[in-house]
Amino acid sequence: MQPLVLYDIVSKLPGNNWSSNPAKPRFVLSYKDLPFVTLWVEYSDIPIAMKAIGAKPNKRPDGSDVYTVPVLSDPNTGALITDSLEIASYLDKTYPEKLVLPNNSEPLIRAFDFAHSCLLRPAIKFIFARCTEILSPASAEFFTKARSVYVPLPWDVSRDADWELLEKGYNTLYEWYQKTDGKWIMGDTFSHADIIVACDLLWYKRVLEEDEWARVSSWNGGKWAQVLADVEKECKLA
Ligand SMILES: N[C@@H](CCC(=O)N[C@@H](CS)C(=O)NCC(=O)O)C(=O)O
Repeated sequence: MQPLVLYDIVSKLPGNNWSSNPAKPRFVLSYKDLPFVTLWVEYSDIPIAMKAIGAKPNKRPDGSDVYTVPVLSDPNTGALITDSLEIASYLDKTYPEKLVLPNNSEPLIRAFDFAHSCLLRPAIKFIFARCTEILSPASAEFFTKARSVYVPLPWDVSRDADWELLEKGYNTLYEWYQKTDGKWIMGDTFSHADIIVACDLLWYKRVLEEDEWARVSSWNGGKWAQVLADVEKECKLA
């Protein structure tokens, strides 16, 4: 089997990885024991690089086209897939030995993805601000322009209020977890919903200062550091 190719975003951090969306297919590929290589793209080069390989654009909320990463290329089938959820769906259909969207859960996991993002997006201005510090100047500028479409500027003016909002969001997520018997969102069944939660946590861990990550980790009895550790272990990334 030829290794699959995952397009991810380069950064100044050791080991590069930082962004939650490309982290999701990395977790899925590793969970499924599929061989893959990562190609690192500058944030500011995403449109040029993705157009060059013939990737399909994604859609902004207003319906306009935008080239995004992650993109997955599978030389074994010739498939070229844009979007983390489409990639998960493709990988489950093509390599069904271990599923991340089990028991026909894809519609509900798509709804969970949307709900999870709505829950946390209002609080992530200061995390976006921090992202600009780990990117090259050209990419930081591009990132600011691209992301301010979704989260209007300025990003670094209400840290205390944003921290409060983030904690409130995680309190709600904690309540959701309390409704299941196992350690995963779907009880004893591991799924892409857990990967979605973990990859946002990984994003904070990578881009925030150590004491800031310690603050997130301390909420809800240490739940979030535990979820990240559990998902990393399940996906053999720990
Ligand atoms: N729903 C998409 C979102 C992908 C996305 O927004 N990717 C960002 C990087 S994390 C991107 O490529 N943005 C480029 C832009 O907004 O111009 C997914 O899950 O793959």
